[in-house]
Amino acid sequence: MQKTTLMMTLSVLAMAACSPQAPEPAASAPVAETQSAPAMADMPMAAEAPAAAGPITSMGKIVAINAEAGAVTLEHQAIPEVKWDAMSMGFTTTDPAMLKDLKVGDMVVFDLMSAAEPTKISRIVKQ
Ligand SMILES: [Cu+2]
Repeated sequence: MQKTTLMMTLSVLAMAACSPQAPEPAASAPVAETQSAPAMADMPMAAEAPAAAGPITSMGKIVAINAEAGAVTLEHQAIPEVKWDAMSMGFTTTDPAMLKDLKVGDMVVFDLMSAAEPTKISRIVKQ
């Protein structure tokens, strides 16, 4: 009886020992990724540069506007590129003329100059 139990135990162990072999090809995949890591490390930096260079496009609603001064207050949606939640805040435009046909309440699409100059709007158009 004990021998039979031992045999069964061993065969279960043998089967269990077989299954770890199955994931082996998958386990070698991370090794391949590690080998290509130097190339991948360059990619985030390359991707970040254009984002910081802008423009960063977003959308919002005009809550206040001073076309003469080229200033506009927008209730803008979240802008992940500059880690902003949705909020109401003031912006200046690179050219006050772009505000002449806009009014409070207008829904607009706008471009922020860059992540370095996020409160400057280089383009704003009615949606
Ligand atoms: Cu904001």
